[in-house]
Amino acid sequence: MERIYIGMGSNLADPAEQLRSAVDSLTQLPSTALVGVSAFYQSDSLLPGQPRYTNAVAALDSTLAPLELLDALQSIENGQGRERLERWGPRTLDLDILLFGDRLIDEPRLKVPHYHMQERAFVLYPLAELAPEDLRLADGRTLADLLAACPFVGLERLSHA
Ligand code: A4P
Ligand code: MG
Repeated sequence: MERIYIGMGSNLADPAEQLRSAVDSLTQLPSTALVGVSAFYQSDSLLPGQPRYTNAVAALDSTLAPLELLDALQSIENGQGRERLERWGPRTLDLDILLFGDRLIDEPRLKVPHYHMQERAFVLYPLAELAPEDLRLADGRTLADLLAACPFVGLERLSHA
């Protein structure tokens, strides 16, 4: 059993509802228990000209293999109408595997920790609601270190789903 953190994001078609529906789907995953869900946070898109995002993080305990989990997450994305028209395009639902136990994964389809999570406020602040501050990433920095280097700027914390 490994503790896994999933980053969730949406900026189309009622983003908060998309995230709630994704959480429902996470509870149905085989060999997996949903441990917690952060509050929802809104922020501007990293790409200008796109609608604002709603983001959250979910914690899972699972015995699924990493690629099995990725397949399951991609079918949840597809089931919620995700269309991959362009990389970084607006999306109804994005599910990213942020951390998978303490594994470092570098496969063509899956890189863990998820790239850039270390500097994204919309990932780190919801993650900090679920993970211990002494959680250590592969590069040796703790979650507390990352938070200290990442100001809470441009994030709006919404009340819990
Ligand atoms: N992939 C590799 N590693 C992983 C992983 N750890 N988790 C592969 C999930 N997938 C992973 O992803 C492309 C491919 O990455 C997948 O097929 C998988 O095999 P995707 O979800 O189809 O494409 P994407 O979401 O457009 O790319 P990516 O890299 O996930 O985008 P980002 O970095 O998530 O950026 N602004 C705000 N405020 N909030 C946001 O959430 N997100 C983006 C998208 C831009 N701006 C944003 C936000
Ligand atoms: Mg993604």
